[in-house]
Amino acid sequence: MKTLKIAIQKSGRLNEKSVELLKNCGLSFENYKSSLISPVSNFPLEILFLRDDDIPEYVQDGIADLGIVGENVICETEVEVAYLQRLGFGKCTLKLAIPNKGDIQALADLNGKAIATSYPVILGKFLKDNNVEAEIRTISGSVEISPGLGLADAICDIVSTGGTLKSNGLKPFGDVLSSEAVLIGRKGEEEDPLIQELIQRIQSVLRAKETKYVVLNAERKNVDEIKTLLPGIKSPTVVPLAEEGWVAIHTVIPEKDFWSRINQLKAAGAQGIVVMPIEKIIL
Ligand code: PRT
Ligand code: ZN
Repeated sequence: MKTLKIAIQKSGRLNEKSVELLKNCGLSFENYKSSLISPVSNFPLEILFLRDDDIPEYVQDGIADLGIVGENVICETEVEVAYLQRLGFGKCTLKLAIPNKGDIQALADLNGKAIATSYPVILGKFLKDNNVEAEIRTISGSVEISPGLGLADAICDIVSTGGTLKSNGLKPFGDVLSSEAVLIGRKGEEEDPLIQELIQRIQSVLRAKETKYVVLNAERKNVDEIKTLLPGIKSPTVVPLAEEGWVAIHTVIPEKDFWSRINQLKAAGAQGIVVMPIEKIIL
């Protein structure tokens, strides 16, 4: 039987969440930090632990069938791969940033200036699209210190909280690319049954993460109004309680909808509201 290979980051920001996602898909494997490859005992899959920069090319060249990597890395390496699923973690933005004190006001002010980045390909395209002619200085790490050292007038780097920019006297000056971790595969192999099964497992885990199982009690006369406040996957289950005229309502709803509706639910007569996590939702 065919065995798939999935490449994930060996260590770094995406490692833990990638391992957690695969484990939540019911895959059983050892997360040995020292090994490059780990077999999955209950699915025809091997996990390759790699540097994130190598993952897109490994997938493009067929050394791995699948990969989990940030979109920023995929765009920078300019590979031809299929985007199979956005994964909702590793969210960040590649931003331009400039010193707090300086004369740069508009994008056009970057003409003739030097911009330090580890993303020369993405930045080059962005500058071209915006008709800016600036010098790109490619630096592999600690890009944020280059304006302070006089190496560049601006930078283009990954930002998540903005703390690194702040502590280096820099401020964001425009977004170049939004990114999150994605599942990628080889072009043309998207319909492979094993790949499809894995995608479905991942989707069921992601769906469950955003959703809660809610149980609440209410008087039967209030059920219709409460139902309108619970936009679930299907209509809620309503079961009678031992006490005459009372019911329990069970439903599955997006967490974000729940928090905005809790006061309305209470006003409509909902009591004893219990919210529970869901492990998987298979449609
Ligand atoms: O060793 P390997 O090559 O595998 O890892 P790496 O060091 O190249 O990457 P790593 O582990 O730092 O990041 C992996 C991926 O996480 C990136 O490619 C992004 O897709 C994503 N990601 C999410 C981030 C961040 N958030 C992030 N904050 N990658 C980097 N940063 C860095 C950024 O470069 C800057 O130095 O964090 C700093 C900014 O953070 P804030 O919170 O201060 O804004
Ligand atoms: Zn890297």
